[in-house]
Amino acid sequence: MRQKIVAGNWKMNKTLEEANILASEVTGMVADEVKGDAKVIFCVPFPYLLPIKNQLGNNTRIFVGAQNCSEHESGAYTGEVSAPMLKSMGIPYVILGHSERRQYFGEDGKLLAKKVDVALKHGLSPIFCCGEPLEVREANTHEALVKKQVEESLFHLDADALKKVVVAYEPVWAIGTGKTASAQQAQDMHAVIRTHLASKYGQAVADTIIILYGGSVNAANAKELFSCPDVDGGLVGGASLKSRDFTEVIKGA
Ligand code: G2H
Repeated sequence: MRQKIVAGNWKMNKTLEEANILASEVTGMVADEVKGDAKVIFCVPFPYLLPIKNQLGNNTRIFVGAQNCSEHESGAYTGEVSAPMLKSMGIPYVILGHSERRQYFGEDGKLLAKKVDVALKHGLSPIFCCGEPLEVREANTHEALVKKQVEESLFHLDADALKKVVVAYEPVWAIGTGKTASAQQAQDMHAVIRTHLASKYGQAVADTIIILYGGSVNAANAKELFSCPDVDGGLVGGASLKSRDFTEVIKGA
């Protein structure tokens, strides 16, 4: 059985005060209402990592994650944040290759392979995002593109390193659009990703890899999506910004 994970991607939202309130409300609701053993991750803006981590204290089911890190370990890279910095703050997860980073910051598969390496080198678990834009889905080449994204950034890893990676499939046409992939579409692509991982690493390794679905996950659709055999939870944007909504999503896992 793979661990279920529900990660909230707060993106560039919330003041510090609002962030503290959101984290504290979700923490309370999870403790009071959530029965399952899904792991929860708050992927927060860099400046909030430590305050939220400190607020969580030794909570055993809720963790913090960053939304990006540099491919460099240190040096003259103004404005960047490195994997060793995240490690030094005790941050266990980092999202890498979110489609917004690919689209607005020109991140490609080769660069992401370097980021994956530096994150793993410093003991962080990457939440590696992949997913196709609308025109690729419409051209029916989405499976080939997602397989290529996975190959470019992960296939150089050995099996032990790969096992530390969480994969997140996020079809770009479903991100922040309110348009969710159907449970069947999500399951189909997750199975394609797992089969592709199995072709390189063997089925036993592929079966251990956690694959999250992202793209307009909300309280109404989470349960159906997370019930698919190859969907191990979600990477949640908009619905992670409201404590009640996010708690309901977590309950779906
Ligand atoms: C996809 C997702 C979170 P949303 O980007 O990574 O955002 O749930 O708002 O579509």
